[in-house]
Amino acid sequence: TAVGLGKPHESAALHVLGQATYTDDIPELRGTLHAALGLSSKPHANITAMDLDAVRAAPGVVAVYTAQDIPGTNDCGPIIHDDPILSAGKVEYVGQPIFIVVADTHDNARRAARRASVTYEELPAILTPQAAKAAQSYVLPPMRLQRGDYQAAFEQAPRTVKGTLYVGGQEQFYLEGQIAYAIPQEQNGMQVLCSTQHPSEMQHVVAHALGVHSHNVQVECRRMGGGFGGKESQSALWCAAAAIAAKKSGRPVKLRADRDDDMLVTGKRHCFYYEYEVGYGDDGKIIAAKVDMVSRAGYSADLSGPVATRAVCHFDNTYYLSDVDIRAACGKTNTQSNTAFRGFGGPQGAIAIEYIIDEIARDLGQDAYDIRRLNFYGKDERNVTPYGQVIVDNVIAELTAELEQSSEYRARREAVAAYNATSPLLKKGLALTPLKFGIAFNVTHLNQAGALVHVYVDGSVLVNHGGTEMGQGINTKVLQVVAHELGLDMEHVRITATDTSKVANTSATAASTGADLNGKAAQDAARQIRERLAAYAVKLYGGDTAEVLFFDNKIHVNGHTVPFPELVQKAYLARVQLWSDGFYATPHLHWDPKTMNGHPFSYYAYGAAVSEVVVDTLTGEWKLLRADALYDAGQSLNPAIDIGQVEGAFIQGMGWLTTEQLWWNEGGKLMTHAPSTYKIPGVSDCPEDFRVRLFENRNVEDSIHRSKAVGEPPLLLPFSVFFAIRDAISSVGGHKVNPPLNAPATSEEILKAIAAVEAAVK
Ligand code: MTE
Ligand code: LUZ
Ligand code: MOS
Repeated sequence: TAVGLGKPHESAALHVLGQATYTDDIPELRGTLHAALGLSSKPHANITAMDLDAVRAAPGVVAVYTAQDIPGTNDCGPIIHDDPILSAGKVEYVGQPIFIVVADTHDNARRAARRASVTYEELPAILTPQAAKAAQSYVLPPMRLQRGDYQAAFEQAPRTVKGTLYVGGQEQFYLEGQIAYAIPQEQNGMQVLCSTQHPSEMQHVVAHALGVHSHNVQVECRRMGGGFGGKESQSALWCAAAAIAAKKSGRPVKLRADRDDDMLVTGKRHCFYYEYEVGYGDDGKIIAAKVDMVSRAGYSADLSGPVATRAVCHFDNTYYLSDVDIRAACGKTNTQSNTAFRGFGGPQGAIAIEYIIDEIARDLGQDAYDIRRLNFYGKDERNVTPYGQVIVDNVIAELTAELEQSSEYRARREAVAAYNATSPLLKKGLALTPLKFGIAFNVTHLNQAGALVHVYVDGSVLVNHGGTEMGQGINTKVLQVVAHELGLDMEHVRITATDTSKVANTSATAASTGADLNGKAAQDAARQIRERLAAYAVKLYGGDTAEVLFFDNKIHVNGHTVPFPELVQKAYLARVQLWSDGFYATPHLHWDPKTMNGHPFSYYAYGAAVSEVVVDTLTGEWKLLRADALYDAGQSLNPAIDIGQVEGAFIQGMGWLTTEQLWWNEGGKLMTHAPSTYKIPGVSDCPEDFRVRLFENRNVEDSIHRSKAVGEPPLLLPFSVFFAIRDAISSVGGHKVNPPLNAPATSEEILKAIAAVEAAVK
């Protein structure tokens, strides 16, 4: 069986040899032009005049296109159509595209784009979510989820905690930047080769922008050099701009963003500002919880609505909250339009309750892990989420208990205290944090997928499905599923580029559902072929179709063993259909956006991590000494890939909460738009002692081979790093006061928190 084995990524050898083909590696056609975008330099303004003569006169320039040149609709936004491709006279953030210039080379296009002379009439700009909230400036109506009677419960609570928290955003920092290569075809056709998590959405956006039908547009993506949510909706601008230029010029056009432009133009993870108020018992049990969150949506809606919904539905994390009042608003700011990023609001929702529990524990002088356990969801009671979904697969108590043991949490807690007692400047900190993550798109209709499986006459198999490969290993997993279904070794199965002309109307590869959905769809296709082959084999050799077995590259039927290619050959001559489509729609899902109630998730994935850090209290520098993570991937389809996903998500989430700081100047310009100023974790930031394991489990839902999704949930594991840092800071004041600590916990933020603790205990 190919399923459940720790097989290497299907393209691993190509990746390390530098032979994997990304969009920019595809050989360019004769006559290809290169595009660049001219960008706004004001955060909010009307354009009163625009002189592009110098751009047109620049060396190598072939043409310049503005909003007036767009043949169809000037929009590239998902869901709510409020994202112009090119500004039509108003700009709403620094970096907003105003025009497209095409030239003979990439460099000439980029140089020419800077020569524009634009006159602006400036308008007042809103630059922070707090300012957006104060001005009630939102991209969508605010949302609210209530259960029980928060106010009554709060008033009865013996103890309360109240405060604010700010958690910064995050740049996706995919290694391969945004890119699209548009090639005009006959009969109004347009082929777009691009780096995208969502080929079908790119097809729709390009069709609308060109004023043609979807069947005129073909979008293809073999693989991405990372997406992380940044190419779910925001690959659209690049596809649309390249296609418009290709249509207008009649020539192939490539648009490749350089890193600074990519960071200036595209949206990121939403930063969140929270105001919270919680009532709890003397034992630390939460009685009433209220949170009011506002995100930095940026200038348009993009995916901010579903992101906020997921934040609301993850505020509970692993805790039963009886009486709650959860509010979320999407602040309209004059900055990049923020978008999907691994976790999709889930991490932002859950970190608030973790921060609150950390506060409660310190107020009570208890270990935060014990307060966490006390508030966990129960098995048969205290098992209904604030949004009404009953949790039937809860393993958080067992999982954390196992991690507590394997990480020697209690002994290390004592060792850390002993170390701190004798170390005046270097302080250690330790934290164990849990996670629960709902799996499914929280927009119900998106939970569907399709696949095509071809068995050729020689017995080789070709698979195509609607998911996209971004390094996460979806193709490897789908390949394993198909190989397993047909009883073949993996080398007999090949997967080709994702292509809108093969599987139609696909959803984004997102919400961690890629392998769940496309694995099921491909299994459905392969099963149909297997059933036809089994029926045919019975015709030839007798026996019962239900007893025909497929394994070892052979078909076993009524005492006969026939090599797969031999049976396939015979079946072809007998005119048996050897290819099939497959489809899957996740069952049991429903959601009422008005009441924010329903059953939005198919199941939950769980996990926990323990992190130990040492902080230099003079410099604010710190190091992660050891991290232990335990993740519930159900019956893993591929443990090697899943462990890689957990490790990657851990380090990426650690960057979000510690070193990655987005900073806009007073003029609304993002100043951290390159790796020189925006610091993602490097290899030396990974803990030397990093123990990642998968929890023994099996999905109670009938998911693909009872596995669970892995893409996003482990991004919550490094909460343990953030709270370990907070623990170390807290030791400076003998754990008597709660250090105010916003994220990212940069060295500067850590020093500020230490100063606040010292001032408070003085
Ligand atoms: N892993 C790699 N290597 N590169 C990526 O871009 N994206 C993440 C996660 N893991 C990503 C990744 C995100 S945001 C999601 S939603 C899932 O992969 C999507 O893939 P899946 O649903 O097939 O797990
Ligand atoms: N919901 C969700 C979504 O939970 N995850 C996603 O990535 C997403 N994308 C678009 C719309 N809803
Ligand atoms: Mo992932 S943020 O759902 O692309």
